[in-house]
Amino acid sequence: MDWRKDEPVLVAGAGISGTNGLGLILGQGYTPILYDSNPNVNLQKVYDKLGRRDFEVVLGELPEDVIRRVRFCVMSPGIWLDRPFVKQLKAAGVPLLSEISLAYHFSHGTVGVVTGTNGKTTTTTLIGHIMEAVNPETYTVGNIGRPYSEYVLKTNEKSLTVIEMSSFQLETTDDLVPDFLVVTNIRADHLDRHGTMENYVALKKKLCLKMSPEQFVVFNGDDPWLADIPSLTKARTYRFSSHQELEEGCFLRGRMIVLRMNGQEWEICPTDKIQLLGMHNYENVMTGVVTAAALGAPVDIIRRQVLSFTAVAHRMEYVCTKRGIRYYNDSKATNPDSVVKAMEVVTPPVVLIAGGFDRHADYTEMVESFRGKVRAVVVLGTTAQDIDDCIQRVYPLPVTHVGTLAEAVRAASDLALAGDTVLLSPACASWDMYPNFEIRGEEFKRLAREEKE
Ligand code: UMA
Ligand code: ADP
Repeated sequence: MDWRKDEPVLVAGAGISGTNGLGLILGQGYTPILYDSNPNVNLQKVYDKLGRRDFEVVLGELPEDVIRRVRFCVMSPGIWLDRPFVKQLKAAGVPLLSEISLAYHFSHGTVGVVTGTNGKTTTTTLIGHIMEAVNPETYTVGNIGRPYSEYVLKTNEKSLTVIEMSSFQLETTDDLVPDFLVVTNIRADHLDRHGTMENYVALKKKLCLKMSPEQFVVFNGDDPWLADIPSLTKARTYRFSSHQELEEGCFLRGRMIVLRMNGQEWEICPTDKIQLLGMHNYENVMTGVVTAAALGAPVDIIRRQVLSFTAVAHRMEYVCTKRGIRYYNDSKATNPDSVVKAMEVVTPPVVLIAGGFDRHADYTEMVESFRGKVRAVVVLGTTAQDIDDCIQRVYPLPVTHVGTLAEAVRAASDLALAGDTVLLSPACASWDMYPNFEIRGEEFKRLAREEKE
């Protein structure tokens, strides 16, 4: 990469990544050009956020002359690489780099990456929670919703940065060699964009290829997609497992979470002392434990921080109880597998609210998990009919179609009886109706709290 400042740099996308990436390079003396395909982008918001407007902005089509003028392009993760303007940039030889790669260039200290299909945010947050008790200069950034570019200039040689990375961000991240990499698990996800499972899995593993023996990788020892990691990397590898005892790593012995490292063994805590529910969350805890131990955190601190860790918002978050009906917000369940996990921990009977943006997922396994648990389903969004069709085929249940989340909460509350759980666990992204899953979850919580006592 050529980081010279004598030619402009294109920043594609005026969302969280783009505006923060732009702010970073503006401050570093580069000449950025902000580009967004949406001609109606709210530029005033961008100017207000940055507190300046001394940069060029291009909206709509990207002109040829801009492509010819720029040295490299900082890509926002939401931009698909098959977009015509991206193809034009590639054809002109303009290097594409993620906002994560951009920030990494200015980063100091220890840098770790957490990726995988599910559990990234929970695991990133837990690693942060454990490590900040050891190192006050610990930052959790990235796909978690806190852009790396916003925090990177605070880092120094002593700091620890834990970056949650999505497959979208990994696509254009080539020069980042993390000090540690965590891969939580692999399930089919985002295949509309990545095409094949092989492409998707390769993205999740790509950062381990350039790592060296003083670095380490933590991965799910029960996941067949990840079994070849030790043969792909020179880094040390540690596994976690909920199915088998490991020579080295973190695993379950009955209900006890056990850590084995460097020939020593410690009992961390029994699973019923953890304030998170479900085997998937015990796996997230094991991931956090082995990562923190490999980073040198003392076991008594790891234990204390694991015991004080609580659920992250929008992940099986308890909202309120109205007329004996419990409301749970699992808006972050943006794929069918997350709903399966929700079914493992929810108290039945359930009235489920599901549906959203269409990524052509297969709902069969999800509907199988409804058996004996779900009383009725309220569907909304682009995928409403697909989910209904799958329910009628696999495990027929009453399904109510609605147009908005307000109607969904109303309908679910009418269907539920005292003692039931109304659960928003959509199985889909929110983008057909909301800017993101957080806003969808906040609205659900507000609507649930407004239900009659
Ligand atoms: N845009 C274009 N051209 C396009 C597509 C988009 O110009 O072809 C523009 C849009 O008009 C918009 C901007 O790009 O103005 C939006 O950029 P973005 O979609 O990359 O979103 P950001 O606001 O930058 O947020 C991103 C992540 N979003 C996505 O990956 C879609 C956030 O993850 C992340 O928290 C944030 O960067 C900070 O790193 C969200 C997410 O849903 C939570 N992630 C997916 C997931 O977790 O499953 C991957
Ligand atoms: P991500 O950031 O990868 O989307 P989160 O930690 O935000 O993951 O959790 C999102 C949802 O995924 C949760 O509501 C839960 O249903 C499910 N989940 C969390 N951890 C795991 C895991 N280890 N394995 C499978 N599913 C999980």
